[in-house]
Amino acid sequence: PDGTVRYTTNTNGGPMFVYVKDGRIVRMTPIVLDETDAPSWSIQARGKTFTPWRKSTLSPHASALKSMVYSDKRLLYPMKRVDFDPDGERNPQNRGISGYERISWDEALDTVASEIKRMKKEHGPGAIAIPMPSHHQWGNIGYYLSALLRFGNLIGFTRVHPNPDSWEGWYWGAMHHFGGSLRLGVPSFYGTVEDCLQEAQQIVFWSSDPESTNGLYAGFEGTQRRLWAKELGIEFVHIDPHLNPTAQLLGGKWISIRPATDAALATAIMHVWVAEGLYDKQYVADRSTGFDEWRDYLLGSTDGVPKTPEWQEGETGVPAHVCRALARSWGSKKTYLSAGGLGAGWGGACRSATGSQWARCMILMMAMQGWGKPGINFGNLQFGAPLDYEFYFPGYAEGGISGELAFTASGINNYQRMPHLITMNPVKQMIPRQRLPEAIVEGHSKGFMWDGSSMEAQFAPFEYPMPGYSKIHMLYRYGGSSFGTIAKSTRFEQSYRHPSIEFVVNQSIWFEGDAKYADIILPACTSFERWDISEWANCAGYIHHNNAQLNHRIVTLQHKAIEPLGESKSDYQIYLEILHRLGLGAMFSEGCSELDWCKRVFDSTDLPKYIGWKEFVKKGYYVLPAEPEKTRTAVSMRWYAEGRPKDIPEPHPLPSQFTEEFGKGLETQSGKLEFVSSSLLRGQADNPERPALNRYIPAWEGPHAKELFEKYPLQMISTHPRYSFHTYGDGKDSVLNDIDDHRIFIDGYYYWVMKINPEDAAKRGIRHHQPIRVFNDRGSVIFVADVSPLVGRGLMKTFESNADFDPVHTHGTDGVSDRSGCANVLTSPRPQQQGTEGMAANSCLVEMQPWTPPAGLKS
Ligand code: MGD
Ligand code: MGD
Ligand code: 4MO
Repeated sequence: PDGTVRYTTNTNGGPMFVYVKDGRIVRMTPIVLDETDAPSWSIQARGKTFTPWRKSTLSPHASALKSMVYSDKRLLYPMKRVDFDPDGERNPQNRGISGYERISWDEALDTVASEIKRMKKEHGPGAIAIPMPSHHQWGNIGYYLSALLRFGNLIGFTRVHPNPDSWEGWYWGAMHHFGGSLRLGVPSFYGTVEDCLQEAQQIVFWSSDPESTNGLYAGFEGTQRRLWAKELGIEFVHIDPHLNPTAQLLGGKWISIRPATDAALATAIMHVWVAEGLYDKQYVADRSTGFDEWRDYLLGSTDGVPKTPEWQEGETGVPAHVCRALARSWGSKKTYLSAGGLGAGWGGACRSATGSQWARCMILMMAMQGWGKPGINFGNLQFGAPLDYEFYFPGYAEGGISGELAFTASGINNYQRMPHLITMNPVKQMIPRQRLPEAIVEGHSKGFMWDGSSMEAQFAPFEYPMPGYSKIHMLYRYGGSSFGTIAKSTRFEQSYRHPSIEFVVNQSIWFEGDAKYADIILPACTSFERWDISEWANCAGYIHHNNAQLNHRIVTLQHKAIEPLGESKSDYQIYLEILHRLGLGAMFSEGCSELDWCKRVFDSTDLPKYIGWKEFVKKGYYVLPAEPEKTRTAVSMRWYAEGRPKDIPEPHPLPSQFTEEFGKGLETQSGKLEFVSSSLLRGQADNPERPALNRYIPAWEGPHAKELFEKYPLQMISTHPRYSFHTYGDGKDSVLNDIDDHRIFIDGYYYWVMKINPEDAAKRGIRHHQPIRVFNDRGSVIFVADVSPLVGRGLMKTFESNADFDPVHTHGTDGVSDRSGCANVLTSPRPQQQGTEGMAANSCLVEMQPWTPPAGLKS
């Protein structure tokens, strides 16, 4: 009645209602389901019936979106660096230093279009690189794997190839013991909510904090189910250097461990299992290969070192009796292993110097305990709810409107259900994302593939430059997150200023991070200011059935709730206007507006069987009915444990990857769980950092790096930010800044938080909530100290992924630090194992001291 209109949207942290009055967003709330929406499922376990909340749940970063839309860091007009003249002096050395002036859209777009043409004419194919981030605002049309790839393919670009940042140790390590390449080496999860609640006696959380990371994109959907487990008396163990929020909420036993030493603890647990006969001998005999060699390693028959609980104590800091007690409890109870926040994969431990060793151990442990038998599986109730998995709606990595068949999963369903113009990038040259600065500054770089279609693609290196192509001379940077999210990120300053880079354009929503290093800035709008369509948490193509984390599958039309602020435009519109200048506009749009594309996507899905377009547009969302109780999806790996053909709804291994008969056995060469990996033997048998038989090799950056450890005796871990979604949600005047666990406001500046142990603080005269300078040979960063017993002695914990980069003079005559809290200034860009592109930025060595802002430092 007061003129407020309710719209719907979808975000990285859940779907929402958006209330708009007089053209302004006034409120956002979770979607509360009503009687017109499909009924929810229920699960019977141990005499109780559990049914989920009838609403969507929201992550903190989703709740902060209104403040981000109206942030005063929004880029509202096209801008040009004041000392950049495309026809004269370009002054690349001043990128990040000189200021900006407002220009018209015509001037901005004409400059970008003419630079694209000039690159092709003067340098040839390959001269333009498009560095993209790993995430985006939600929505299948606007997603970077959709509109941006379509644009990129139409201009031709050198791909900055991502490393599997979320998966690392699983992709480069775990996969080689069981296959699962299309999940990049993480286990699958079907049916595990019901199985865990009905059968499991214990859950071991290992590098796993789902209450902070919400699995991925899933709001607080898993929280309620974990509370059911508590209600049922299922026991919990948490192995983490940090007494993390999941451990705080659920309780149980916290085992504090030194970062990047987990493989030693895991190995010693397996030693106890062998020594005391606490493993599933029949399963090992029937379902695995190579166990004798593994047993000999555990017992020390091959190297003279029995891997006992006493042996691991010096490495991990976990007392031998605690290790032994855990081994006995695990070996005698039906245990779910929650490895990483997904439960079935990830975890900061997989992004450390020993990440592969740890993830490999996780698979070997489950192989010894009878993986797939009732109550024995991967999971933490985050994944595997009884939903309808037959209904088709595309996930964002199915490529949306890209027409790109090689680097998205478009070819599987999307392209055939929604025929659209195919696009192809004729530039085959690629640069590994972690090595972009070296490619620019040193002129060459080498990396290894991330390609989930096989276990073998990762062994062959690729190099930049590629014969025949131009080196890169123009960066079309999308977003601004490199400083916060890529190891040793000060490398980017140098590369942005390199004279070989003649032109940098940045297309961003906010003035932060990389955006400050551009020559021309194109202001994009938020997803509230344009149309899109999507399903909650569906990133199929990356993670098949990622929506299995939800209590209800919900598809939304993302209404254009407000007009774009200032002169900002949707990314789609920006590409269209550039491509018009190259004669490619119609080829890009196929004559469609963004809303037209939403309709095309709608028509390509199973939605029209249930709801008409007009009704969907009006209502804004549709809830899918759950799976009927009688025909629920089978439990992952149950088929394998019982020696039956595979019976879960994931389309892999690929038909050719079964070694015996379609549907039988695993993707490994033997078709079984392999204690000695045959793919590693074939792929890199001579690589000392990747032995086919897993073994504990101490971290190259840790207590074993003697000289470094004397100089920098503190181990810092950088976990995923609980409140923001990487850089998305941090800085930019977001309300998250006002959460003391995220940033702390002191004398006009919002400092990033570092958790430190009380003894370490006292030794250095550091007080609670005092600014500190944390440093090593790579750089120096200002944080504020959170003095807390939640981290052990010698350990420090911060979040990775702050949004900004703010280098200022902080100490001595020319000491510079990043004042905004980029933990990644301090982390190592070395691959976790030679011969891989796995990043190891999760832990590094540092020292710290109290810090007082020098007089005259502006806030
Ligand atoms: P994001 O913040 O997701 O981080 O690293 P990134 O992918 O680099 O970056 C998204 C960027 O895209 C932001 O700049 C955002 O503003 C921009 N953007 C989003 N939507 C839009 C849009 O609609 N239009 C435009 N124009 N721009 C948009 C994530 C990466 O970080 C990941 S996934 C992992 S797993 C790693 N984790 C990790 C760690 O554990 N420790 C350490 N030390 N480092 C890590 N880095 C990695
Ligand atoms: P992390 O925070 O890196 O998250 O999900 P995860 O990889 O599971 O690690 C989880 C836990 O591992 C932390 O509690 C940390 O203390 C612990 N840990 C760190 N190092 C070690 C170690 O050496 N040993 C042991 N035992 N534990 C260790 C990441 C996932 O989260 C990803 S990949 C993305 S892209 C999303 N990012 C994200 C976000 O940025 N913000 C929010 N709010 N949610 C997110 N969800 C997703
Ligand atoms: Mo990730």
